Amino acid sequence: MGSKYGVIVMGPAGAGKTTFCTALIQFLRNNRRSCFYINLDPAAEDFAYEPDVDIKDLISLEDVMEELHLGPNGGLIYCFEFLMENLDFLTEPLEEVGEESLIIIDMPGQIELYTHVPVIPQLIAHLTKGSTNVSMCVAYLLESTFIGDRAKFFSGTLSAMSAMLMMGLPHVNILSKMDQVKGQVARKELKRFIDPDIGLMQDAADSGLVYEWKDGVDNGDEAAKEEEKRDMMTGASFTKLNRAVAQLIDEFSLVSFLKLDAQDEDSVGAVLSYIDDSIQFHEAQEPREPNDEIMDDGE
Ligand SMILES: Nc1nc2c(ncn2[C@@H]2O[C@H](COP(=O)(O)OP(=O)(O)OP(=O)(O)O)[C@@H](O)[C@H]2O)c(=O)[nH]1
Ligand SMILES: [Mg+2]
Repeated sequence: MGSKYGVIVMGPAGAGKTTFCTALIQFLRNNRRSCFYINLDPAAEDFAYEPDVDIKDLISLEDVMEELHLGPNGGLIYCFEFLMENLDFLTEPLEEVGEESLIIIDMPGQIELYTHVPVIPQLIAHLTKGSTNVSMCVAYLLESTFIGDRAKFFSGTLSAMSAMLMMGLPHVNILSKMDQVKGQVARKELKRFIDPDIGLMQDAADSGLVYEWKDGVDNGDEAAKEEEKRDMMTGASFTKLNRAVAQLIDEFSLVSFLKLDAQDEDSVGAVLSYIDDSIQFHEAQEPREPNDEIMDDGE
């Protein structure tokens, strides 16, 4: 058990990570809890709350790309490798953070960082051990608008699962931007995405996950048809593969989601309570009067 507590916010580009960090900070402030905000996105510009530690003070993606002639993805990986060589930049200020503060780490949106390269797991290994010793969980955000496209949703779910396996930390999956799907998806239907089940695949004829050959419509010219039939991404094999993946997610209950509307304080509070539980934040705090607790929860 660490003596510091934190959450590292991950997810694809534009999933709402920075907005969620801002909403969390706002919520914590409203509830008289302190936090320590770390930006690890070397390309991030605008912040509603100034980060306590900003990777851009160590290295900026723009400079790396210009000076080393790297593209944005290679540049980003370079930035993290540079951070790993200069870890004092992060660990020194963290040593001063008390156990009553929630450390919030805002990450970039390139999912390769979470699924393909070992640099983030290495960083996490450092932060969760040694002098910093942070009890940490991952908050992995996926946009709720993805539920309109099941292929996208399953691919997002797989990226969440991949991050979960790579990081080896308690993992909280979050469907962000719920306000954008409000009123568009029936509650019962939404439930099936919150806790994905294999049925989502079986009745997904127009989802892009089940390939369907349609008679009597223009399916392209004959040669293309033949080629397409041979293609392993079509027909029964494609469907079978997708179904097997969905079954894996379903049977092992590997992924389920919390709903988040960053503009709604209750929604942010509910997600925060899962984060607190997963890092056992409250167990380590000074005992308080029960009434204080209720007031602090904003009730
Ligand atoms: N409607 C709605 N829009 C949101 C919500 N959260 C974020 N957004 C919008 O989504 C866009 C991306 O949000 P960010 O918070 O910058 O997303 P990010 O994951 O930090 O993006 P990157 O750091 O670029 O990967 C912005 O235009 C936000 O205003 C939300 O809960 N509801
Ligand atoms: Mg961001």
